[in-house]
Formats: sequence, C-alpha cells, structure tokens
Amino acid sequence: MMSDHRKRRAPKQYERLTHPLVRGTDGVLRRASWDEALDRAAAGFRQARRDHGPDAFAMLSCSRATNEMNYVAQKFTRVVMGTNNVDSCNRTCHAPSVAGLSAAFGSGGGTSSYEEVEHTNLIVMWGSNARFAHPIFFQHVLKGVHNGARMHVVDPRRTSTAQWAESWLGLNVGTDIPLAHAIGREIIHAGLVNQTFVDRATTGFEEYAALVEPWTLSAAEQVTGVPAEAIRDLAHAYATAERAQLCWTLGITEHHNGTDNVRALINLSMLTGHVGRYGSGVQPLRGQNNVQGGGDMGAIPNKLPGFQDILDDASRHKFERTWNAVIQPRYGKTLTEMFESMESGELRAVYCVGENPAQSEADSEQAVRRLRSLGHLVVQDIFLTRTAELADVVLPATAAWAETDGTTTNSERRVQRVRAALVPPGEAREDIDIICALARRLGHDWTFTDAETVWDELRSLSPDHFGMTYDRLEEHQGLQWPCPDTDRLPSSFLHGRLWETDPVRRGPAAPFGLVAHDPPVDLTDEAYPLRLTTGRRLDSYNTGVQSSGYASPLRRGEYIELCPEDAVAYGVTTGEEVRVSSRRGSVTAPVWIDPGLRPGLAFMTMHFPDEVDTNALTIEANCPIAGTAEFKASAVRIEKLVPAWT
Ligand SMILES: Nc1nc2c(c(=O)[nH]1)N[C@H]1C(S)=C(S)[C@@H](COP(=O)(O)OP(=O)(O)OC[C@H]3O[C@@H](n4cnc5c(=O)[nH]c(N)nc54)[C@H](O)[C@@H]3O)O[C@H]1N2
Ligand SMILES: Nc1nc2c(c(=O)[nH]1)N[C@H]1C(S)=C(S)[C@@H](COP(=O)(O)OP(=O)(O)OC[C@H]3O[C@@H](n4cnc5c(=O)[nH]c(N)nc54)[C@H](O)[C@@H]3O)O[C@H]1N2
Ligand SMILES: [Mo]
Repeated sequence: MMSDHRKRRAPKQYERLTHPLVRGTDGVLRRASWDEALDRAAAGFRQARRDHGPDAFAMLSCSRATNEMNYVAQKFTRVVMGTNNVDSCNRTCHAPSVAGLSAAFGSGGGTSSYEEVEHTNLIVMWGSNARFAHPIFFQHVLKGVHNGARMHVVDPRRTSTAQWAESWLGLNVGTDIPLAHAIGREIIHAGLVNQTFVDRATTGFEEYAALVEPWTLSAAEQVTGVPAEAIRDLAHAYATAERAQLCWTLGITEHHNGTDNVRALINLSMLTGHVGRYGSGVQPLRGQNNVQGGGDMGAIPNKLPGFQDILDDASRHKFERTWNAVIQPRYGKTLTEMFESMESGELRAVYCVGENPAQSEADSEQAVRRLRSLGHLVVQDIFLTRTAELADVVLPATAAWAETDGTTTNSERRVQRVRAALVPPGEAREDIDIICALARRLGHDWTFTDAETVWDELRSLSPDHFGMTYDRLEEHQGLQWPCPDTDRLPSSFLHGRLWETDPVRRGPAAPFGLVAHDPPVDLTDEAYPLRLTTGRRLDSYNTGVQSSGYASPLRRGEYIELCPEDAVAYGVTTGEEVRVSSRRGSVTAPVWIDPGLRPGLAFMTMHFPDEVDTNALTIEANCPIAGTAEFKASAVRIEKLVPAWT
C-alpha cells in the first residue's frame, strides 16, 4: 500500500540549468547566448528605471549563496539601480527574531554559540524541530543532554525533537504569548526573578509585571491547552537553572505577530538573567545556510553591510564615499511589500537570484499572479524552478555550496570559508560574475577578481567583520562576529556588557517587551474546523528544488497528517486521498496518521509543491513589524473524495 503511494507521488525532478534562456516572441523560453540574455536582462532593468524611477526595481538575494554574493547583490541594487529594494527569504522566516532581538538588545544576532548548549543546565526548544531542521545543532543539544542538561520542548506537535525531551508542552497553535506570560508571572510570584539583573540591565519591569498578572496558570491552561502544572514546572526549572538556553524557530516567528512572540520569549531571559553569560542565552536557529550572512551583508532593505542603518547619516556617507554613489536615505521594500506592490504597477522589474517565491510565498496563487503581472522578471538559479518558468530571462548560476569560493555565516554568527570543489555544468557562471556583467551593461565598470577582493571591501566597511581576513578564517576554522580586531579573538557570546556594574560600560538597558496575546488571523469555525500548521521534515528541503532530484528511502511525499482521533472522526485511513480546502484554495493529498498530533490539528510540509501545493492553502496575513507571513496557522477542512467508479 505504502509503496503504491510513493510511486504515484514520485516528486518532480528539477533539471540543472546549463545555459541561459530568454522568452521568445512566441512566449516560450528558448536557449540563448550569454550576450543575448545579459543584454535582454539589462535592457529591462534600464527601461524600468528610466520610465518608472529606481524604486520600480527590486532584488531578491540568495540565502543559499555566499556572503560575497550577497554583498555584491545589495551593492548592485543600491549603486547600479539606485534603490534599497533588496530582501531575501529572511523575511519568510526569522525577520521577527532580528526585529525582536534588536529592539531588546540593540543587535539582531542570536546571543550564544552552539557549543554552549553542551555546557548548560537547561535547554528549551520553543517552536523548533531541530532534530529535523537543524540536525548539526541538535548534535550539540544531545551532547548537552548527555552531560546532564534538561531539555524541554514547546510545540503543538509531539515532534521528533520532543521525543528526546524531559517534558513536552503541547500548546494550541498561536498561544505562545499566554504561555510565556504565565511562565513570567509564575517566576515573579514564586520570587525567582533575578532582581539584580532586572534592576541593573532592564527597563519596564513594573509594566511587564502588571501586563502578565492576569495570566494565572489556570487562565493560561484554558487558552494554551497546556496543563497548569507543566507550565509551573517549566517556569521553576528555567528560573532556577544555573545556566539556561532558550532556542526558538518558526513556531514562534511565522505568525502575524511573530515579533511580539519573540519579545515574549526574550522577556523570560531578562527576568532570569539568562543572557550575556557563557551557557545562558537566546538563540533563533536560522533557516537557510547563509540567511544570517545575507542580512549581515546588507541584503535587506533597511541595513547596509555590517548591520549599519540606512537612516544613519554617518554610516551612509561612509558607504557613499567608498562606492562613489548616492544611497537613498530611506528604507526599501521588504519582500512582503514587494509582492504587494507588483499588481499596482509600482514595481516593474525584479531580479530574483536563488529564491523560488512562486512556491514558497503564502497564498501561492496570488503570488504567481503577482509575478506574472511584472513587466520584467529575471531569474538566476541553478535549477529551472517554477519561478524561472515565469521569467523573461533565466541565467544559469554555479552552486554556492560546491562550485564557488567565498564565505557563509551560520546562526552562531560564525563566518566560515566555502570552496569550489566541483566543475560547474555547461555554461553556468558564478553569481557574482553574472551580477558584475549586468552592472557593466548598466554603466558601472565592475570587476572583482576573486571572492577575497569582495570580502576585503566588505571588511573595510564593516567594523564587525574587520578582523576576519581569509587567512585568519582559515587559521581558526571560522570566526564569529563581532570581530573588530585582527589580533584578538572574538567573544563566543553577545551582551556580556549587560552584567557590567559600571553604567558606561553596561550601555543601554534592555526594555521588556509589552506585548499582548493576539490569536491567529485565520479563525477556525464550522466551515473550516481544523487548524493547519506547516513545516519541515528531515528528508527534504524547502520547496524541494534541491532535494527532489535524488531517491531516498526516507522520503514519503506530501500527506496531510492527522491525529488518530480525527482520522476516526472523519472516517479516513492512512493513504486515503482527501480534499483539503482553506479560504484561499484547495488541494488533494493522502492522509497520514501521526499520534504526535492533537485533535483539531493538521500538519503538512512545503516540500512537494508540484504534487501538493500546500501554499495554495496558507494565509498571507503578516507581521506588521517584520513582514513574515502566518505560515503556521491556517484554517482548513477536509473532505473524503468519492472514488470515480461509484
Ligand atoms: N530538513 C530540513 N531542514 C531545514 C529546512 C528544510 O526544509 N528541511 N529548512 C531550513 C529553513 S529555511 C528554516 S527557516 C528552518 C526552520 O526550522 P524549524 O522552524 O524548526 O521548522 P518547522 O518545521 O517549519 O517549524 C518548527 C515547529 O514549529 C511548530 N509550530 C507550529 N505552530 C506553532 C505555534 O503556534 N507555537 C509553537 N511554539 N510552535 C509551533 C511546528 O509544529 C514545528 O515542529 O529549517 C531549516 N532546515
Ligand atoms: N507553507 C510554508 N511555506 C513556507 C515556509 C513554511 O514553514 N511553510 N517557510 C518559509 C521559509 S522559512 C523559507 S526560508 C522559504 C524558502 O523559500 P525559497 O528560498 O524561495 O525556497 P528554496 O526552495 O529554498 O529555494 C532556494 C532556491 O535557490 C536556488 N539556489 C541554491 N543555491 C544557489 C546558488 O548558489 N546560486 C543561485 N543563484 N541559486 C541557488 C535553488 O535552486 C532554489 O531554487 O519558504 C517559506 N515558505
Ligand atoms: Mo527559512
């Protein structure tokens, strides 16, 4: 039975791009020379800028590619096209983490190093399935557990990660703020606040205490579905641990109030002083291999490389002098805003490098319609993706992970070298090389002889990276930012300053986030009674472009997962095809029964959009601060399919 389903749903295999393509007058993509393709790509960008101004252009930059590539991509956007409209997949995942951490501590990076979870006493994995999504980090977690650390998991599903934990708090989707506030209240009422830290390094404690006061254990149990004792136990364990690590991922951020969720968790670290010391900290585990680096390199609409704000005159002028260009003193559009301004015609030309938004954006039908409405779409990828199929020009790139030199930066802010080890196929060219060829056609005499030349330009402009020469990265097998000096090693954790007694050295205090519960936008009701949450499995990667091309005995295609009770209630069994519908769209998928789910909760992945387009169901409602969509909470119904022969 199982093997039949696997056969029927064998995932689409993507073809590696080996030569450029352009859309012919007949509307079909055809093979072209590099010169023809680059001329066409550049002409469309030039025309958009001439007819509609620089802000009619936007760049989607690749979080799979190197830091150097991201540096050049944002420089192209700002210098050649004259706009700050550059963004990446960070918007779909951890933009709320960056916003929340910046608001609390003044910098958007995770505060600790991976190895610290090996030397801590308590690890909370909150909305994170690291066993599947961050297996390398999870090895460090398991070492920590082996060394005696207690692990607790907060997730609506009893995930693979939860199976290793001492306790699992199975909360209702979108109720993280009530849970966090109840933990905070319990810590306050039990007299477990780290008062020295709170007095010295934070502001707004009184307001916070008043805000969480209504969230008694029983009030929180009602809303979250987590038993009061389990909430109390976690509060006591976290507050009394000598060292504690609080890690979160998309279960927290992919909500219409993702930044508020992040603030609610950070509050707990401030209340207990579990930040700014070795072994204690807060960690958003980032998504794509270089999404941290992409943001650090300025491939985001509000920051220049090295996290220097566009609105800061001194920073902007420094870049203007080096780049010999004028940088607009205003923020560009986020990825979310870019999509919103496509249909109105405000955005005309998009250069999409290593992203597949036709399948990864929430409400995919709407996203495809918006991409189609563009006057000029250039896609640069290693595969002919669904997004590339919509493009006017398709440019074949080398794969950063094996065919390109450079550096990438992981979630613990560690910059590491990557090297070209394979010969790229056909006529594929390096991303940087292609961007420079376009810049030259648009009147800028750009050549970077190698990745190190790009890196050295970045170092000269970003104090946080200045101390990381290629030689030092080699010698130390990677270094973490901030690394301002070439002769000293950086600290492994951030914000140690908060513990300083001298107020000058301590710097700005961290404000408590005064955030309120706000349930998911897509409400369940009689017509759509199931809460659908979406996420990942170990065996596949994002939209499947890079992971569908090899056979895996682990992979079992797309299913809608239900708990045994719901399967009985709907009269469905594993393997049976059902129609799944939301207020936006509808798909058919086979059922999988997972005892790790709770009644009323369904789960799907985003890995097989060609077979089952999960994002036809999801809602585009997004966080007003960070722009991240509520991928984790849609309302759906399922219907049995009547077999054709009846
Ligand atoms: N194997 C594999 N690894 C990957 C990826 C991949 O596609 N495949 N993708 C990479 C990327 S881009 C990213 S961003 C990361 C993502 O890594 P994760 O965020 O860990 O992955 P997800 O499965 O999307 O979501 C994590 C968990 O959030 C839970 N969740 C859902 N709703 C809620 C809620 O309301 N509250 C709480 N507390 N939890 C909730 C889900 O049940 C799920 O277990 O993984 C990266 N690593
Ligand atoms: N339903 C649902 N949807 C989601 C999510 C969810 O949890 N649920 N999560 C969201 C998240 S966190 C993310 S990050 C997005 C992911 O969204 P995307 O980034 O759009 O999806 P990927 O499949 O990772 O696409 C990466 C692309 O980069 C290309 N690529 C890889 N290496 C290189 C390179 O070196 N150079 C170039 N030029 N191209 C390269 C690949 O071929 C692929 O086409 O999806 C989001 N969508
Ligand atoms: Mo992501």
